[in-house]
Amino acid sequence: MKLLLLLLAPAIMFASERTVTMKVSGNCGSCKKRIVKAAEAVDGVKDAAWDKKTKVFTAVFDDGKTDSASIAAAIVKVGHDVEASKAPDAAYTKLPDCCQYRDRTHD
Ligand SMILES: [Cu+2]
Repeated sequence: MKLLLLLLAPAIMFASERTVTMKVSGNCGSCKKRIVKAAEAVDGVKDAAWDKKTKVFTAVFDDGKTDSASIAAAIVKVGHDVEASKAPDAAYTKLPDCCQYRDRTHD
């Protein structure tokens, strides 16, 4: 019985954990920090990552606390376009020069 509980415990603990993947626009390492920071500031987000080469963003979150739309909204708010919506110009123009991904891109 004890063994059974040990086997079941992880499944119960992580039952509401989900992963979201989406494209997020950005250029450089500062973009990465900004995107990850914005996502991780959302309550319920456990882990976030962004690849500057592929522009692929992934996050692990507790779906009892948040959802992918809220995470996307947090990223858009700091100036980065996501697959489903564009960042407001007011947020975009506040980005440092090197991060202005709509006007220039660099590797
Ligand atoms: Cu940048």
